[in-house]
Amino acid sequence: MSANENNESRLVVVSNRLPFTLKRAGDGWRTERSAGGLATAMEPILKASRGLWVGWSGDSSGTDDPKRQAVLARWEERHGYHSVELPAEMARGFYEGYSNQTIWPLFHYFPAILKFAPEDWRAYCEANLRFRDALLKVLRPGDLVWIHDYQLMMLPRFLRADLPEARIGFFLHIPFPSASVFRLLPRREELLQGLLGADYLAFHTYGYLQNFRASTLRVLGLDSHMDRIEVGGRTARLEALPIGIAPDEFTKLLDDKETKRRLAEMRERFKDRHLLLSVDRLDYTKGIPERLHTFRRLLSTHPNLRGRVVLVQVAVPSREQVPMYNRLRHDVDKLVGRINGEFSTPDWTPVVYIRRNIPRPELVALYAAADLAWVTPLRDGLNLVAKEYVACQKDGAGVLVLSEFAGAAAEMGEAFLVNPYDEEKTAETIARSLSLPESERRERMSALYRRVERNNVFDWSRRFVENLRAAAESRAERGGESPRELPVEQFVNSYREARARRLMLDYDGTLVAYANRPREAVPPPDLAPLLARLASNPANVVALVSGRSRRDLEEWFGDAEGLWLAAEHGAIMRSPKTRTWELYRANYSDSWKSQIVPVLEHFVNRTPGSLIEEKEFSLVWHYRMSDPVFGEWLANELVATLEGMLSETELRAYRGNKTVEVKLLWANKGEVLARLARADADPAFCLAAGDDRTDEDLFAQLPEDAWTVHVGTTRTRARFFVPSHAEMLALLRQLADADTREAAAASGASDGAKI
Ligand code: GDG
Repeated sequence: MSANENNESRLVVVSNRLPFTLKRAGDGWRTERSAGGLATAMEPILKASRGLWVGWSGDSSGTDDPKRQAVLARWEERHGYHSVELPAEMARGFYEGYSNQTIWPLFHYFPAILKFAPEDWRAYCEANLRFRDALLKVLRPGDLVWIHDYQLMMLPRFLRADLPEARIGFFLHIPFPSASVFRLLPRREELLQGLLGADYLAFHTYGYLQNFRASTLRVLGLDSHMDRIEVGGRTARLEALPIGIAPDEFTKLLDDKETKRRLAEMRERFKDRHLLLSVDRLDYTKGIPERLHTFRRLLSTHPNLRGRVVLVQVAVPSREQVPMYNRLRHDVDKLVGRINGEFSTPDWTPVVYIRRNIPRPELVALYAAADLAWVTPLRDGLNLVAKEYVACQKDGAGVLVLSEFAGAAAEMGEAFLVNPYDEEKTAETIARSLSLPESERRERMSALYRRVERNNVFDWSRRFVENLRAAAESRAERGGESPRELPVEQFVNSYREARARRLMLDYDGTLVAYANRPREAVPPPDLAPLLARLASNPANVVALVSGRSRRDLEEWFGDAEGLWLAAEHGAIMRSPKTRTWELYRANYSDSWKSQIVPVLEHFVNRTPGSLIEEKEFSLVWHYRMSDPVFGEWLANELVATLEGMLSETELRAYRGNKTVEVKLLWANKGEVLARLARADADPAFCLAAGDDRTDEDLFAQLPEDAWTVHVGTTRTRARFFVPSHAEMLALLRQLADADTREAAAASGASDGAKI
């Protein structure tokens, strides 16, 4: 992109919901402000930039109503808000389904209430594609695309596939769970690959970032560093960047007339009483019932506090279409009733429960009046309420009681940190903090205030944008090295147009998934017929180029007519005509194995779950079933040990996919190409597909215009990549179908000619 285009670069924010929600009003439409942390955080930033916002209006009905279109057009014109249309059924599966009943509970460590329906997953992908389409319409070169949150985790990859040069950043507002919890997620691989389409990924805390890295390692087998991860030749930058608030928006309101009036009223009403305040979306992650139980315990165990404390709980209704939220609403209603019934006196009600959205001035007055903010989610990405309270206590002596499991705890050390599941200790902390000397409360609060002021939302967004820009620029500088996602249509067209084609396909990881033991990775029943179908076209030369033994290939593909088989990385090959195996080198002896086997056995003994595979021309140490971190460490050690032993021989140790293989220098996949070239002239269409380091030898020897395709997202010299073997198989099916259609058309044409 030229410097000029850079100057033009705009910020394009993408989130599930726009800051406005569209609501029906009689036979017309009404614009409402959307609730929640994201809109609160991002609005001031976009106001200050010339950017756009792409998101859903929250409405899926009446899409052909001209009045509705007029409202949306006004949003676009006046505010730069571009609405994405989602049909009702898609919106349900996407939002209420996979986003809020699968990802949300799991990422907040509630696996027991996770629900998964495959059709919701499909709706999630379709909705993410709709967002991509909306972006494709508005994006200009050089724009910085900032995607927000868990509803749009597939979007980075979808967008990258269409716009390889796009500058894409992603921020996750919710926790990223530990790898052992993340593993439970149906479609976990796809989701990680979706995210990895970004140039820059940021999380609220280092803990989340580390969890993400552990998940990419344990689920995708990808190594990473603290600040980056290599994906398909690109680097995605990683960072911990906790969101902030716009403190001035709160402090200014403290001087507002309406706020002052409300504050005076509250002070009068609660004089001689401690006001404890909680503000949450009505969500099970926020720990509202647990807090009420704790409050009950506090009143039971500290009778002196009866009549002297009031808990004001503001709970904004949210996601009311999801059944779990309805249940929660009833539980909270019941608990509030129970506590008030049990403890109230004619002039004191212990819990004031406000189940609706209150205006900002009223909220600020509450924050300013409260002696203590009780912020105890069971899990929370960050929690803005904690920061907002601190902003409103600028000159105050309020106490912040904060859950250890809110992301905000990582940077708000002066708060009283509690475990919300421990009612007894939390109640004690509350009682103790209320009786602290004012000087200590002030000291803690002013330290918190300084940090909230410094790490504000403007600083957060400036850093995000700067880091995204830098990450995208360093990708652009590395430019040609990066493979892009295979453009399927162009690929299939190029195949159809070519009169002579060569297809060289690796097996494990390319056409089938890896299994724990090599013998378990058997081909699906339709694979050999598919390859035979492709090979039956006289225009095609199709070769299976694998590290497998000839025994395996013979057993699984021996009957597939017309197929070349190259076993053990090309040490031996079988031509479809002669159907006999030819050794690449004469006078081969495997006497070397007796020296290597004891070394490998030593590693098997040290590494539970690892095993040795013996082939005719090589020995392989497999550690797929071992702990990935321990396995990698030992694999490095094994290679170092073997390098010393093998330096004077024609053998080398190679790292494969969860393997270390000792094989002959001359047995490599690049040599297979030379053999095929001797049999046929160079074709117009050449495909080489593979997933591990041994396939790189082949990619290296192919001409510039060959279709070199890496399967997976690790580093490669291939020009293109596809995310997994499933996509690779689908592509081969498309090629075979193209052949069938062409043959049918040709026979139709000749039949016609006969008539
Ligand atoms: C997600 C993550 C992360 C609440 N009630 C009223 C009201 N609010 C405002 C608060 C605050 C926002 O809503 C809630 O933000 P949180 O951060 O507490 O929670 P989520 O909505 O779950 O947000 C969260 C956040 O994204 C940002 O990254 O911190 O962890 O879950 O701003 O003030 N505002 C008004 N009336 C109310 O009654 N006016």
